[in-house]
Order: sequence, then C-alpha cells, then structure tokens
Amino acid sequence: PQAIFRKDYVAPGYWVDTVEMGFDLDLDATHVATRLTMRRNPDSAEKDLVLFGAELKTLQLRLNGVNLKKSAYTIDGETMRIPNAPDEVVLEIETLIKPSKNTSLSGLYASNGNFITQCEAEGFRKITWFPDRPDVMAKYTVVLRADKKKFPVLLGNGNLIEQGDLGDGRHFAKWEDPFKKPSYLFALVAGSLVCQEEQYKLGSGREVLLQVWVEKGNLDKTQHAMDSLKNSIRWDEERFGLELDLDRFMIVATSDFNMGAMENKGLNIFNTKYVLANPSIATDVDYAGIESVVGHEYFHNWTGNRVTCRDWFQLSLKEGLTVFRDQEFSADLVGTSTGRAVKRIEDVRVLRQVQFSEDAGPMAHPVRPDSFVEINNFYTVTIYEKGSEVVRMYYTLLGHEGFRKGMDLYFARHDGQAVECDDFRAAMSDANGRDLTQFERWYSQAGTPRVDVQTHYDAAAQTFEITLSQSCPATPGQTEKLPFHIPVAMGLLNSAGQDMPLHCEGYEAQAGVNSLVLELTAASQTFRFTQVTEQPVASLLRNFSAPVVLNISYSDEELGLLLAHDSDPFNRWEAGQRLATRRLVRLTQAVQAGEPLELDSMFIEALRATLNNDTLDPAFRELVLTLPSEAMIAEEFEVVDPQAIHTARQFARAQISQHLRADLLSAYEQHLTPGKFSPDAVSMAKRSLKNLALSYLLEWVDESTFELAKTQFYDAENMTDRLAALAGISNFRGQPQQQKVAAKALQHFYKEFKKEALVIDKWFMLQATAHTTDVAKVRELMTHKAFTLGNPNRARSLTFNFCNANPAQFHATDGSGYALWAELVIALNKINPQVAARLARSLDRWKKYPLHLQEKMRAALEKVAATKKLSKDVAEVVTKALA
Ligand code: HT7
Ligand code: ZN
Repeated sequence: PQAIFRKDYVAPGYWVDTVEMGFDLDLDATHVATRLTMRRNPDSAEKDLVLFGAELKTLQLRLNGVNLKKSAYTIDGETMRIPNAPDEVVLEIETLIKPSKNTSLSGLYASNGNFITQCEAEGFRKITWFPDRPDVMAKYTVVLRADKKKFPVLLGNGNLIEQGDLGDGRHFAKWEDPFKKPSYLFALVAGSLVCQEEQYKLGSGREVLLQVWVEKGNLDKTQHAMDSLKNSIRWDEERFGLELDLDRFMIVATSDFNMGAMENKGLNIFNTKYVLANPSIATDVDYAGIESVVGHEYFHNWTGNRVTCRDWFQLSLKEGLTVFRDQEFSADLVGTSTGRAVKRIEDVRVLRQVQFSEDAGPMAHPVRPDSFVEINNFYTVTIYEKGSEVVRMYYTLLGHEGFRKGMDLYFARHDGQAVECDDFRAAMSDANGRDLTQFERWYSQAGTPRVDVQTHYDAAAQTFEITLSQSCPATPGQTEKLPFHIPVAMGLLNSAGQDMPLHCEGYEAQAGVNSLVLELTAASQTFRFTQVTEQPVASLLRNFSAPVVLNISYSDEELGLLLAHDSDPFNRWEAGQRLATRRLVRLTQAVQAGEPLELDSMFIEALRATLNNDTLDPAFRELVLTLPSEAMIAEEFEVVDPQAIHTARQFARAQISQHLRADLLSAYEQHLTPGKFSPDAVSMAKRSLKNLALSYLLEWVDESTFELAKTQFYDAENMTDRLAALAGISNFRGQPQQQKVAAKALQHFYKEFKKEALVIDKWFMLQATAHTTDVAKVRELMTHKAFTLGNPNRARSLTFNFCNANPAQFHATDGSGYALWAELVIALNKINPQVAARLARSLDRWKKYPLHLQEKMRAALEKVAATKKLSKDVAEVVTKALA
C-alpha cells in the first residue's frame, strides 16, 4: 500500500464556504443532495478542484449549473480532479448510499435500525464527494427527511431551525451549524430514540439545552453521563475560561461503534459503553470511564473543533491536548492530592504498558508522524497518551499560570483555524517568553528515552551530584536521536524520609519548596546540590514528569524508605513497583531454571505496612499492592517467556495471600460499603481495596474465602462487587466441586443479564482473561449464540481480550493462539477493517519471543499478509510487523 507523507502537504486548491445537504433517509438506499459554494485558494500550488469519494453511487454532478461531462474530470481511487474550474464554483452533487450494507461503521450506517454517522477521519467521503480534509472548514445547513414512524427523531449538528411534516408519512428537520467546521465533524442521527434532557445555566447566565439520547429501555442509565457533561461544562469554564458556544449540546449512544466516542459539533456520538450506567450494570471503572470520555468529547469542542488540525499528521494537536484536559478534569473532580496521584498512577500504568510497548515495536511513530498508509491506524496510544504527556511537560515546565497563558494565546491566535503542533508550541513559548525550540523533538522523534542516573555524595563538602544521561533507542526509519528537553521533577530525602531543603547550582532556591524541576537538555548533565547535610536518597521524576525510562540503582532499603515516606505519592508507588519488579524478574528466572521459588519477608512486610496504613487512601493502597502486570514484567526481558512470567507472578500472589491472610481479611471487612451504591471517589476507593483483598485471599486455596466470594457474588447489589467476586470464583484453583460452583455462577450471571449487551461483554471478557481459558475454550465461546464478530464491543470482549490480556494462554507453545488470531483478523477484515487492524496489532512484538514461537507468529502474519482483498488498514500493520 501507498504511504502519504507530511512533507508533501499542499494547501487545498479550493475553499468551501457553505455546504447545503438534503438527506432522504432510507436504510437500503439513502439519497444525498449536496450543494457546495467554493472559491479558489490563491495561495495554493494545487490548481485543480480536488474532491474525495468512496463507495458512492454518483447520480449527478453539476458545476455552476451545468452537468459535468465524464471528460471534464478524472477519478483515481478515491480522488476526483476537476481541472480548469473557474475561481468561483457552485457544485451540486447527488449520491446514493447503502447504510444497511455498511459494516465498516464509517460513513452513514445502520445500528439497530437507526441511522448513525462516523466521519472522522475520512468517513464523510462515503456520504458525498467533498474536499474531505480537515483544513477545509465550512458552514453546514442540513435537511433530514425520513419516515416519521420508523425515524421519529432526526438530529444534526448545531441548532434545529425548522421541522415539520412532509405529508406522506414522512417528516423533516433542518439543522444549521453556526460554526465553520471540517467535514470530519459532520454528524447525523435518525431513528427511534428517547432522551433525558435538562436546561443548564452557563457561568455567563446563558441557558443551554443538554440532551442524552439512547434507545428505548435505557433511560434509567443516563444520569451519570448527564452529570459528567454538566461537570465538564463547569470545569472548562473554571479551569480554562472556555464556554459552550452552542444553544444545544447532544450526546447519542449507539451499541455499534468502532471507538469510544466522537466529538461531532454539538452532536457527540458515543459507544454505549461510555454512556450507559446504573449500579446494577456498570462497575466503578465504567463510571470513571464515562466521566472521562464525556469530558474528553466535550473538551474537544474547543481543542479540536474551534481550533482543528491542518492535516492528519497533526492529530495529536487535538488528541494529546484533549487527553491532557480530560485527565486533569478527572483529577480535579477527585480534588484530594492522593486522589490526583491515584489518577496519575492509573494513567501512567496505561502509558507504560501500552505506549512504551508501541514505541518499542514495528509501529513506533513520532507524536507527529511523518507518514502513514491508513490514518485510522494512527489513532494510537502514542498520539493520544504520549501526546498528552508532551502537553503535560509544558505544564510542568511553565507552571499552572504559564500553561494557562499559553492556552489563552493559542485560542486568541487560532480560533476558527486548522493549525499544526508547531503553532501550539509557539503559543506556549511566546506567551511565556521561553525558548522551546528543542522541545520540538518530542514531536519529531519516536521511541522512549532512557535516562541513566549516577549520584555522588561528598560528605566533607556537603555536596550531592546527580548526573543524568539520556539516550533513545532506534525506531523504524530513525536510527539517530538528538537529546530531548526533559523536565525531571525531584526532591532529596533524608534518612528519616523527610524532604531536604534544595540548593541546586543554577536554580533559584525557594523557601519551603522542597521539590524542583531540573531541565535535562544535553546528552549528559550534572546537577550539583550544596548544603546537603547527610547522604540523601534522590526521588527523581516525581509525578512522572516526563515519559521516559529512568534507570537508577536503588538498594532495597532506599526503595523501602521511598515507599514509606516520599512526599510525592507517585514515587512512593513507583518504589513499591521497583521492589516488586525486581522480585518478579528473579522469580521468573527461577521458574525457567527449575529452581525453588521464594519471596522474601522484606517485600511482604513492606506490603503489609502499606495495607495496614489507615492514613493512606485505600485506592492508593490498592495500587501499591497490585503487582506489575505480566505485560510489564515481560518488558524487563530481552526474550519473553509468558508462561514462566505467569507462574512467577501467580506464585508471588499466592505468597502474599498466605502471609497477609489476616491483614487481607481485615482490610476486606473494614472496607465494606453497605447501603446505597454511590460512585463517589471515597466509596470507589473502598471497593477497590476490598476487592483486591478478596482476589488475593482467593489465591490461597481455602474453603472459607471461596464462600466469602460466593456470598459476595450472590448478595452484591452493584456490578463492581459482583464482577470482582465472579472473576475471583472463576479463577479459583479449587476442587471440582468449586469449579461447578464457578460454572453455575457464570451461568446465573448470563441468565440475569442476557438483555444487557454491555454486561454480556463483561461475561465474555471475564472468561477470555481467565487463567484456565485456552484456545479451545475461546473457540467454544465463539459458537455461543450471543457472540458475533459483527459488533465491535462483542468482538473485542472475547477475542481482543484473549489475544492481548491472557498472554500465557495466547502464546501456547503449539501456536494455536496465533492460528486463531490469523483466522479472526482475516474474518474481521471482510466485516470491519478498522477493527481487524486493531486486532492485527496483537502480534506487533513477535520478535521479542523465543525462536520457536517467532516462527509460528511469522507464519500467522504471513498468512494474513497473503490474504486476498486485504484492506489497507490490515496490510499496513502486518507489512510493518514483517519488515
Ligand atoms: N476523535 C475521535 C476519533 C474517532 C475515530 C477515529 C477513527 C475511526 C473511528 C473513530 N471514532 C472516533 C475520538 C476522540 O478521540 O475523541
Ligand atoms: Zn479525542
């Protein structure tokens, strides 16, 4: 497949001022009439009028009132070129599309008999011919016409300006969006839907209408999304001075959606997973997910919609910034400083586990890529999560006020424009009078930088030196890397674990401030501290101030001190993870060598002290007590042995269970949350620690804890407790009689929730990730009547979870997991290339496995690569993996 390059950007030959569209909605054949007023862009090197279209039946093309003859244009793939067009053009286009046949869920498609659109990134071209690129911004007026009974609700972007009957059982609605927007933000929804609505008063006093639209029967699950929306509106006003610019803001939930949600102007469309919640179907994690995704899409209204991307290489301009904003929103809502740290730790865990892995694999790319084959493959953790870390580094370097000044200047300069990542950096730099030239490398260089640390204490001179040396591994197409501008937040701890005053040469000392942001800009730099009265322990990269790997050799005692005392909660947690990782690596090596396994008491006692420390937030304790995942342990090895890692980690869990049994039982009992369910931070924290205690207790085979889990499962009144108990029961290594109880519980769960699609997704997910679920079991589950590859949520719940989150079984030595993977990718490729390409990524890191597994993975990759009619989405992923 053909790659396109950032360096080849050419401004559009024509601008579009207005777009008028009429839709005659019919599931089998929708007629679309479009009228574009266009004018030549005198500043462009492109002289032709260029439009894009895909899978369209074109009925009519008229330019300035005259039918376009076939000889007047050329079509090559998705690109139509009209040469010699006048400077001012009115283009009228009629197309016919087939929503019910559209299984790719891009463009206009059908979901449970309703019409839904998804236009980002290039779905608008499946509706009509258009200069479908984000730098072409226009004003849209749209008329929707449809059967009134089947499609009583007709929604579009912006404001509803007219509606009425058409007389023949059909009706219409006319929507006008007052703001210029790129075509990827276009949306329509039509069908049988109901809504929860509310008038909401903005900070300025203006009243707006908020609506959450769902299918019938789901109105009891919309309150949390509505609350999250109101919180988002208030937060953006307070934190960034950004007000909702429309009179109406709508959210629509659909169960057929490729991603989490979409920020279409005034008409956000969501995967049901990020809207629907009540205590009996949604877990605490779901509640938190809804809050952050509702926030994320709402925040796009300014960062993405009002100021958009010049081209898709700039995707992180909107996505990285908006992820940063949604992370800050969720952290601010919790309010407490440990609450913020808990959120930060959760976010960093995802970054390290998924993005660091992407950065070390064949799909590694810079935050602002230089090329791609299929843009849909670049909605990645690098663009989103690493992009957010890049934005967070401005925040760390410039401070709260400085960052806000930068944001204000960004909007003052670019409101209504389509811009580049460099424009954001320039705003941050200019607003603060700071030279951020070198910072550009965070956008242009892929790979996770390493920072090696050497320290030296001179007791006589009372000086302490920290030498930081940075490097960055080669990534595809980038062998040499230049030094990054890395903010390293830090402090020094004395032997009692207290922060010491900081006097660093070249940095101004601030009374009472015991944390400093060092700026590492050279390949190697030494920072010298004076008046250091005793040998300190350095706490570096506090709050994970940069997305790097920090190599520092701490002793167990130093880590113990940091875990017990660091004033930075992130580094407290980090110290615990370092202690755990060290042990899990050793245990894995022991498993491989057939040596006896042992877990030392220093580690167990450190965990016991944390577990029993009632001054600590239970959510924080839960994070410290959670061992690094198997995927994280795998990153410590040159060659990964998934089964040995699994055995080692399970051994450690069983040891913790055995030695902390009494403490775990008491933690369980102390953190019960009787009474009405509430998804507030305090109750969630209690549930998380209680359920972690339960999962540990179940690692040590014991009748009474099994009974505890069984009782929790049958008595629970909320999904968090119920699912945690079910997961525990189904992973229990007990007698056949207990396995029967587990099978019965699973059946019971299915029966109770068979009408709740999102809960059945959990039912598949839980089985996909169970230790005992092998390839044969997955194949059996795929024949279950509730399973289908046609629905992305359902496909992901079983197959993605097995391939990505059950490594010891997926990497079965006979290669059966890879054969299943190949079959699934090939099957999905026909239905939904975007989803297929996501699953294709499961073999990205195949070169990290032993040769006998590598051979089988290569064969599976080659099988997919050789498939006829392979989409460019899947082709790009497997070609890069095999390169
Ligand atoms: N901006 C949205 C991206 C998105 C998307 C992209 C490709 C294919 C389907 C899609 N659905 C949504 C989501 C977001 O970041 O807010
Ligand atoms: Zn986004």
